[in-house]
Amino acid sequence: MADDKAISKTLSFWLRHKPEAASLTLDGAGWTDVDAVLAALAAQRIDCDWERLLSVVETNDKKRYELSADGARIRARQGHSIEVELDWPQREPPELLYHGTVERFLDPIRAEGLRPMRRHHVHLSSDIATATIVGNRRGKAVILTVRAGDLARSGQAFFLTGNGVWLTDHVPPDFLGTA
Ligand code: HQG
Repeated sequence: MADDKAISKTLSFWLRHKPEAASLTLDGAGWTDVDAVLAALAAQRIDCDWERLLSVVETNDKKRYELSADGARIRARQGHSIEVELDWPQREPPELLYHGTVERFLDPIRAEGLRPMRRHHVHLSSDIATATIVGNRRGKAVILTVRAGDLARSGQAFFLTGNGVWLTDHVPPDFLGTA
């Protein structure tokens, strides 16, 4: 039986990066039919019925996925490489946000700031503990502080996702410091 993590990874691949790999079609905001996802899982011989999918969505460690109110549609909350309009609300960020990265990226980050790389936005955390987990995915975390309040007052938009991740287009080097 596939474990929750394997199902979650498959969902992430389809819903963020390659829906066509499972013949799924996402709408402009990233939603697709739950029934189509269940059929695609079955086609891959991944044992996952509706209750199981619901449990994967609800217990996911980072609340990566969400279901529509009627339970008929599913999408990834963020992290897409394909084009989607996520319609997260624009919010005033706190004065400081955090970004967890690793030593080997510091030179380019100091030169050009934080860039979205393969995602749509730069992802920022509201606390150091979360940023440390993000950075540790790639080695030993180095935590950068982001003067988000100043950057917002300079006119840049920040968006807050349903699972508490702050998104913005770019953080210029002048707005970065070390924690
Ligand atoms: C780095 C995961 C060179 C950046 C996590 C990061 C998070 C630069 C990497 C979420 C750079 C991109 C996002 C520049 C940024 N030059 N490197 N100018 N600007 N970088 O994965 O923030 O599991 O796209 O520091 O937990 O690490 O997917 O972004 O190391 O919440 O739900 O380029 O993804 O969540 O890596 O992670 P990523 P991230 P999920």
